[in-house]
Amino acid sequence: MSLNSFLRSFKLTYQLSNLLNRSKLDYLRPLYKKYGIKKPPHAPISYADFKDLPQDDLPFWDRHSLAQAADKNADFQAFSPLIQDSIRSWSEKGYAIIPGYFAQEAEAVNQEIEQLLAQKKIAFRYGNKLMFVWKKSPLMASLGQKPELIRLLSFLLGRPVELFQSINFLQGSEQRAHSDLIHMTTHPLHHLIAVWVALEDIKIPQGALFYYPGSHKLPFVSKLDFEHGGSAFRLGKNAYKAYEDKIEAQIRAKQLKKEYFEAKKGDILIWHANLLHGGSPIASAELSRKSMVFHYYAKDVIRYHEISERPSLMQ
Ligand SMILES: O=C(O)CCC(=O)C(=O)O
Repeated sequence: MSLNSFLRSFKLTYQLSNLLNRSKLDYLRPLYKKYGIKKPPHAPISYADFKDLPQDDLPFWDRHSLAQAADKNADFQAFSPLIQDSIRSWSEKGYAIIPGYFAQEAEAVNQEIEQLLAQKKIAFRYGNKLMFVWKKSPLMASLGQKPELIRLLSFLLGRPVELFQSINFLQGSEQRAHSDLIHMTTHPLHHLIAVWVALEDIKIPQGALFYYPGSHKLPFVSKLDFEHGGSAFRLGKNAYKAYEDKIEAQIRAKQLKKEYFEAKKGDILIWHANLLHGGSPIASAELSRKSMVFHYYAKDVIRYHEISERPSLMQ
């Protein structure tokens, strides 16, 4: 174990880092007050702190069927016919595919990423991920915050959204199935939404994105549901692997049907916070899978990382 991983296994290390970044946690103060959380914003926080609170404040389209309401909903009717078709089954499927949404912009993003890498302004982390490029690239920031896209995501989530994270990939993630709520947990639950963008044509051998339609309706799997190996002071070493194993067992037990997103350059897939998804194995090391994903939180919700119990820092 490296010194860095060793230090990161102590909750106190995160608390100290949170204290140094305390202004980025101020947004939590009124929310903790609203929900009766008796902790300072720099303290570890996890689903265990919320499990006894009412869990009924889910996004509007989790509580109502968009397909059934669509014909009478003025906001829905204001979208183009293409978008209406794409999102109509949102409540039932937990995802929406919009063909060609970023077809005009995809190549400019590829060039931007190449340039930023050459200039050493961005670097890979966690294996092959380019994290938060939107904070360094006006182009990425403008695509991720395109007003028409923000309007669509806010409609799907039933609250205004704000861009939190972007990840760019040159190759597939090969990430096992998971729900984004384990990485970006909210209270109330489900107040996160993601947009995945194909930046080239992508077939399964390149490590295509996969997902399980309807899996967003399963209960959120928190650290209370698997052996995470942590204690009051330390985080469990293999907590994330234990989580992935738990999800895999759930997929098997429920015989969930897997689908692949074989995308054309510029196609997008929007997923619900709790939709199970991941990256397929890459069939051959030289295959690229240029893509990016934007993650958005709803405004005015508590945000944290369930595995590390760290509240999300917001600018
Ligand atoms: O792009 C992928 O392969 C997976 C991305 C993902 O799982 C995520 O961003 O949550």
